Amino acid sequence: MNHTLIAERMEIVNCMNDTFHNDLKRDVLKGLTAAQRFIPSKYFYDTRGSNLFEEICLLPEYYLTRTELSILKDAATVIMENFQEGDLIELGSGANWKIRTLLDAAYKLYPANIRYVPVDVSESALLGASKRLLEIYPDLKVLGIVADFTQHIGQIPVERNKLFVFLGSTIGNFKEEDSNIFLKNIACLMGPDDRLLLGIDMVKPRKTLEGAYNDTQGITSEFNKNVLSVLNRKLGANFDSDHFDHIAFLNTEKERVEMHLQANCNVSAEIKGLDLSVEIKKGETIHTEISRKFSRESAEKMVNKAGLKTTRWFSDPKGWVSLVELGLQPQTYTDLKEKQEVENGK
Ligand code: AVJ
Repeated sequence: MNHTLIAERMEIVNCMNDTFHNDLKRDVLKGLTAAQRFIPSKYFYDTRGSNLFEEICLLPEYYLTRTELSILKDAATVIMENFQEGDLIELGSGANWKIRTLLDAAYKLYPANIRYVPVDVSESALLGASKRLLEIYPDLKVLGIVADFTQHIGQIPVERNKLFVFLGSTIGNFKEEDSNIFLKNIACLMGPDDRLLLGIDMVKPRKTLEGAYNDTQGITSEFNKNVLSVLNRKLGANFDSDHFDHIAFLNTEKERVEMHLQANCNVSAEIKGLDLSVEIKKGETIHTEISRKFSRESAEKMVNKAGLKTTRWFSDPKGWVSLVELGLQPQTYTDLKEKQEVENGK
């Protein structure tokens, strides 16, 4: 890990250098040799992948980003009341601008003393966004953490008041067990007055959902196929993305959109970095992403199971996207404190 002081008001901690490559090797070996082949969706986000995702956010079919942004704008003042100072921690911050709604609201309310703590796997996205924010907000400090937030949650500082922000329904990319572990890990970092703002995408008609993941400009297809170039570059593989088609569909039973890469011919590929060759038959798929869609009930169930409780629920008029404000259940706090005291030998 290394710390870099970029400017007087900005510090970067990089946790990725040591582990990411080994994780990639392990995950791809497991995924490409499984009966239903898969590649975890976190590997989409190299520089090109992050840029393609930014393009997706602007697509007419991809309602999620603009809807969530409108909810944020409406709710920002209410959310930032009582948050005069502390760490605003954004998990999976990417290059996005959503955080500005909260910062604008805070600085309008008071001369806020806020440190922005973006956590993202993409250093380029994190640096770009942070530098722009420093220019806009002369009082803002930034602590950027280049990290995989499913692994390096322990790198997040906990001393101050905390408002966690996890937007874009990225939680939907986690399987049920993984979202539970993830939310519990955050709960462990929270004090009784800390909050988590969670953006979730709601169940809606098939046409709308499938349209959002099958845009007419083919950007989502490019984004999906880009994961093959990540494997080519980082693991010395020789995938030809023309041999795969992008497919995305709603799995109604599991309430999720699935993205796959489907071989349009028999594919033989070599992954030098893994000493592995794979034969993929025409028609076979590599599963690259799940994107879970929630109802109010399924969302409440998920957060309650992790020891969190809903303090406020914001939504757009159509109920397509929700922004859920969460705090610790009182019992969780007592349990966590007792556990910590035991661990500290008190
Ligand atoms: C930002 C990860 C939540 O699942 O909708 C967009 C990623 N995938 N189009 C999503 C994505 C295809 C997006 N997340």
